[in-house]
Amino acid sequence: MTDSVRALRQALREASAIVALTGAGISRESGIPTFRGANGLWRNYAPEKLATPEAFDRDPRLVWEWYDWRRSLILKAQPNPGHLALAEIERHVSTEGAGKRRFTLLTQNVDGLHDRAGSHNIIKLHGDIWQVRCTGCGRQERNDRLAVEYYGQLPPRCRCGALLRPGVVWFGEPLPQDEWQRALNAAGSAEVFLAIGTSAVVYPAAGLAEGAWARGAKVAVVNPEPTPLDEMDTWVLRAPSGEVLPKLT
Ligand code: BV8
Ligand code: ZN
Repeated sequence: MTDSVRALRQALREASAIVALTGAGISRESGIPTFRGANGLWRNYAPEKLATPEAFDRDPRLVWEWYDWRRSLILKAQPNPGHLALAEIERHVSTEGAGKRRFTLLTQNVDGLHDRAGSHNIIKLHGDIWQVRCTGCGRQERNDRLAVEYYGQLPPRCRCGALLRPGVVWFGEPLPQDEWQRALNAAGSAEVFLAIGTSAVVYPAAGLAEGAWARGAKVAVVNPEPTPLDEMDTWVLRAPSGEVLPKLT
């Protein structure tokens, strides 16, 4: 075990407030392509071009085919040791701390793998691929099947006649107010902030690490590649999250 892993493991045992921010990289070892990594493209479209209100307005069927492709990958995927390790760290903190210690999981991912891994205190910053919302009456519902099977057609329509859209935050859309406020509070009082599997280029989520660091938190980055967060870090663990996170439990 490297010195950084040993030191971070010790810091996690002592900290009263721990925040983990995860990105697409933590789901990579479950077989889900990352947003900006290799083979993240689908029919040669870059995700940033499809995850926008403009793309949905222009071609709702194409955007829904992309989301159903991602739903099909996630349905075949299992949480990996990285997801499971974060759920275990949360259990340690909540049982040992007798209420005085807190672990908050902030995720940019919409795949639901943290829920399936057993994490509880999850703040979904960019929504949930299994949620849909009506663009007309605002009705929301959850279903964990392919939309084309569940609704029988793409794009799916609400009984009010309007289009249903994925319950995720697209580029150019604001993050859900309540989740964002809770994430700011958690990051603002974190003693240890873990940035796991994120390229830290999407704002405002990427700014949470800087905010925590500015308030004196120790920042640990878990990523096989360099990220813009590296210069502020106390620890950089240059490894896949599925390998290194289990060593922290
Ligand atoms: C907002 C949900 C304001 C959908 C996502 C110009 C025009 C318009 C907007 C902007 C602009 N310039 C800046 C902006 C703001 C924009 C932004 O930041 N753009 C970036 C690209 C420059 N942000 C927004 O638009 C946000 N909203 O600003 O609203 C506003 C305010 C009020 C009123 C109106 C508007 C909304 C951003 C949310 C977009 N939605 N997802 C969906 O999933 O379909 S973002 C998308 O990117 C995913 O959520 C993804 O998680 C997220 C971040 O990417 P990462 O998770 O970091 O993934 P990535 O592929 O980049 O990196 C993976 C990393 O993992 C890599 O570093 C890799 O090395 C590493 N890795 C690989 N394998 C492993 C690993 N790590 C560990 N282990 C491994 N095994
Ligand atoms: Zn409706």
